Amino acid sequence: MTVRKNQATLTADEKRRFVDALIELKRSGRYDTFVTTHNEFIMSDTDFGDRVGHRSPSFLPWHRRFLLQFEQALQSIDSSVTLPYWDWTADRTARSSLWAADFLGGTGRSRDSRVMDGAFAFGSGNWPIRVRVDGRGYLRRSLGAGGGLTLPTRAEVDSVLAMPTYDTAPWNSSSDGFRNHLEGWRGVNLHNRVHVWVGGQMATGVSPNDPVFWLHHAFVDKLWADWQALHPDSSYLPRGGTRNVVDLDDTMRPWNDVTPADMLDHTAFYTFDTAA
Ligand SMILES: [Cu+2]
Repeated sequence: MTVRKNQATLTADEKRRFVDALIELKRSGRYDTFVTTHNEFIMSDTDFGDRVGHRSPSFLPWHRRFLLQFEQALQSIDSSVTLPYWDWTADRTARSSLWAADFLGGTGRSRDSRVMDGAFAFGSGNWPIRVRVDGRGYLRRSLGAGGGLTLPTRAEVDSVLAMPTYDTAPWNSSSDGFRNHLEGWRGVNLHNRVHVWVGGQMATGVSPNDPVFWLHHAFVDKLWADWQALHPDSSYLPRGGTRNVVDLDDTMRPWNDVTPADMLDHTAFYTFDTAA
């Protein structure tokens, strides 16, 4: 059974296996197909048109399915590997062990934001950035460099978890409700702000070029599970007949064989190290 763990609790061996599986996925070319898919959805999801991966109710089930597919790819290389999550309310500085050279490596150098240490540094030769929106073929970060930008606090997360309604019309980046506040287009801004705090590729449509993408989204996914536990009488909305939006029982691109309803119960696929 797959148990997703807080990244701060991983053993040295678990970190090494996770990093090695990422590098093998990259070497084989499979990793970059995930970057391409994410970028295609970022480019096509629009507030008043068809929207599936982002700025819509299916943001959460779409990313749950995307992460599952990625985790299964890692497990095809090393069956002991699972996706860790990054609780950015707790591990909230560039000095966190997450950013050490034995795990994801640190922030970029000031001149060009190039990451200089760890397995994903350009100099390691393991991590060429091929799916890109500019000419730079090296991983970049500028952790917390956006003047005064800080990661969300636990109190901010709790204020969003307290929202009882999953999502509201017009089902986009202007919606009220839990989904859009977690995604971050409205209110205290959780998920979007973390992408910006990391900087570099993480602040672009090709954000899965940085392996922290998976740890960030695994925590966003856990927050959905935590919200479900807090609001057992609330569920995914909308339930049917909504133009341009994935209703509860509609299939989601690019898979076309999975619905939000199929994704509601994460325990069918994995559990977390703490009770959700
Ligand atoms: Cu994201």
